Amino acid sequence: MKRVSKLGFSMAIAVGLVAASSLVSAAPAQKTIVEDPINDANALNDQGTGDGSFGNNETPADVSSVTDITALKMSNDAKNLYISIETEGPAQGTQGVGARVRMNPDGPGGSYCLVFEVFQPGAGNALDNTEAHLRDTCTGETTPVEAVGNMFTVPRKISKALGKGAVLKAPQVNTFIYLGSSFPAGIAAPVMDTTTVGDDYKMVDKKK
Ligand SMILES: [Ca+2]
Ligand SMILES: [Ca+2]
Ligand SMILES: [Ca+2]
Repeated sequence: MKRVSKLGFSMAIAVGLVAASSLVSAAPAQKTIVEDPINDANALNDQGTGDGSFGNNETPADVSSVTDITALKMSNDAKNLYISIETEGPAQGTQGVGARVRMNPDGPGGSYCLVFEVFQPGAGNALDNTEAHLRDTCTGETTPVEAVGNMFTVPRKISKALGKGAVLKAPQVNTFIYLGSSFPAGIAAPVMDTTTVGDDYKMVDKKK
């Protein structure tokens, strides 16, 4: 019996890997939206409540790689929006962590309509797998989406804000420690690294 379950487990991993590589290869070449220095994942920031103007604080140097943001990259095709949050180390380390991209500011003090969040399993939380969603704070809807590591594949049909010719305004990235169980029960704090606000991203759509 043990053997069978072991085989089942490794087959699940193999299928997962194939799914991951096909997702990544399906994405069009990505545009760099924000760059961020390394060695500033030290939680010396606005704790995610602001607009990124707190800046990058590289002293004291951090000990984190999985939460140390280096870049935000995006691309899209007719079907999906692809968002990659790149970090110094792989998204899934030993510590339970997460990352979010916020877009379309809706007011002062870090209020954004579109919040893409990904949560990685690890020490301090009870997740079995990577979990991700789009939380639309303006409509109040939260929709699960696929993520492999910190790369989201977001079906554009889930939100009007991702429609044809849409402009995604003022994207900004945070990373955080993620404790507890699945959203919204878990605790996303402290915020380890933040970025400045990036350029607007205009969806690439063919004209009729
Ligand atoms: Ca680092
Ligand atoms: Ca930073
Ligand atoms: Ca960084």
